[in-house]
Amino acid sequence: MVFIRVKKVKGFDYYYLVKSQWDSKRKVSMQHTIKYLGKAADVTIDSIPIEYKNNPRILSLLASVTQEHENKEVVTAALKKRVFDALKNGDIENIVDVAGKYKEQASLAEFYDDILRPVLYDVGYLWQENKLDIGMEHVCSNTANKTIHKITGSIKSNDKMENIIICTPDGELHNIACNIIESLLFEKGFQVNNVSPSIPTDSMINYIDETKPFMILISVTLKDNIGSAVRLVKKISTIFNIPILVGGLAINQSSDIERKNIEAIRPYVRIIVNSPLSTIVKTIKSIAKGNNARNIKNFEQELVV
Ligand code: B12
Repeated sequence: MVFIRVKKVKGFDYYYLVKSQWDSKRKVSMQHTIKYLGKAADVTIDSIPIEYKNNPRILSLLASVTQEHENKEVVTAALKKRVFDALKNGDIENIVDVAGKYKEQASLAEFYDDILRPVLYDVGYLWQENKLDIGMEHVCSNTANKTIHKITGSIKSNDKMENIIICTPDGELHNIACNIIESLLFEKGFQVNNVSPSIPTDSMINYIDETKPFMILISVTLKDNIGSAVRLVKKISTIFNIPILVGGLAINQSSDIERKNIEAIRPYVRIIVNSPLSTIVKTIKSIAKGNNARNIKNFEQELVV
């Protein structure tokens, strides 16, 4: 008999295609994994090997997963609309409420990844298309930052882990991502010095010297600021032997050559492309465990997605 076995890990369901066979000698039923199917929400009929695609037991389970998936999409769309309206109205409490419910049922990282970030991308798109006034765009981004500060302020973190600097290069005024990453790292017990937005590179060097972080995160949003980010990385890495991670919209949209040029500056400089926040936090925790610049090489697989 073939069926799908569900394993729960940290609140998420993972599926395995399993065959159960009667062992007549031992008089027990033995289960053999045919295939690990992955996270339940991502499993589709294409994940199933061809010989089991018509198995009624499997089809019925997949139908229920699809239904669950569709329900999730409807709920996510409604929450995005609610958050978009609340951003426009400066209704911080409403967004904090959505974030709180998300945190209970999933995680804070997923609230940022599934709701707040896409809504802000929509804000940018509407502004670009002249469908949202610049004043309203400012209200939305100010409300977003106030909301994130409120969420971060409510997090109780007792751990005293390593100290991380998060910053933007000189000229970069976008810092919502820095505030989001700060809140998640704070939740995990790191001490975060958020220096964003834009400060002159020399001031940054003085600040690093004073605070001695174990890692520096640089967020770049504007394509025009990639050059400024490269100058910052070069300056930091000629003076300090500290892991540097570079990410952000401009990095997500950069070419392979631009990415390679940044990573070529020093072995402990890495870029992160289009990575979910949970993976970013996991990567930072892994580097913190190793806690030295050389170890960053070992995390290549997790860093470059
Ligand atoms: C809010 C906003 C503003 C606000 C910023 C306020 C603030 N305090 O941040 C204000 C109004 C000031 C602003 C100004 C401008 N903006 Co603006 N802005 C936006 C908007 C709508 C949202 C940005 C945002 O917060 N996104 C949400 C965050 C969470 O997403 P994210 O940055 O991608 O971050 C995620 C990942 O990339 C990653 N990540 C980010 N950083 C890092 C770092 C590390 C180390 C790692 C691992 C990961 C990581 O994790 C995050 C979470 O998933 C975007 C639209 C968009 N598509 O993003 C336009 C946008 C970024 N802006 C744009 C432009 C053009 C401008 C201006 C030049 C407009 C003008 N003519 O004045 C100025 C430039 C100001 C400057 N010098 O920096 C363009 C940029 C185009 C480009 N690619 O170069 C965009 C894309 C709008 C558009 N559709 O054209 N902006």
